[in-house]
This record gives sequence, structure tokens and C-alpha cells, in this order.
Amino acid sequence: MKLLINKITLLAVLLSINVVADEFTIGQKNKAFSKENISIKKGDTIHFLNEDPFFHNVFSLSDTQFFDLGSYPKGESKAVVFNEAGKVEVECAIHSEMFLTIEVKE
Ligand SMILES: [Cu+2]
Repeated sequence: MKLLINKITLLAVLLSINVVADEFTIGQKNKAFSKENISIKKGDTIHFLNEDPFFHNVFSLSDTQFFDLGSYPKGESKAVVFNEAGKVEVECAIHSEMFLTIEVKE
């Protein structure tokens, strides 16, 4: 009986870890990200939503997390899950003035 309770407790802990991961959307509009910086937790997801009538190519060369979402048109979004704590600098390959800093916390 005690073993069963331990298993249930473990399951509850694992489920609660899953539930706390959040999802955010950062828009790309008027050649800018909708925020200049954002603070998230490890495991959170950011959706990069293009709201401009032209292409954006969101990428990061950061050591914390490297990614390149390619170029995509208005109305499309691509998601990135951040699994490492640290600072992630995000840019657009087409518009050099676009810049976003993400702080991923433990
Ligand atoms: Cu752009």
C-alpha cells in the first residue's frame, strides 16, 4: 500500500512539472519583435508569429540555444522550446534592426 502511495506521489510530481511549462507568443510587426525582452522558464515555448505582410527569418546564434526558423510569411508562426537556462539573443536575417533578448531561468 505504501509503495502504491509513493508511486501515485511520484506521478503527481511528474504531472505537475509538465503543467508548469508555459507558452508565449512573440509577434513580428513593423520590422520589430512585439517585445524587446522576455523572461521565461526552462521548458517554456515561444511561438514566433509573423504579423507583417512580408517575410521574416528569426534565428539565434546564442551559445545557450542556437536555432534558425527559416523565412516565413504573414500569419505563420514557428515554435521554439527553450530547455537551457541562460541568455538567448534573437535576430532576423532579413531586418538587422530586429532584436529580442530572452532570459531563460532555471
Ligand atoms: Cu524581419
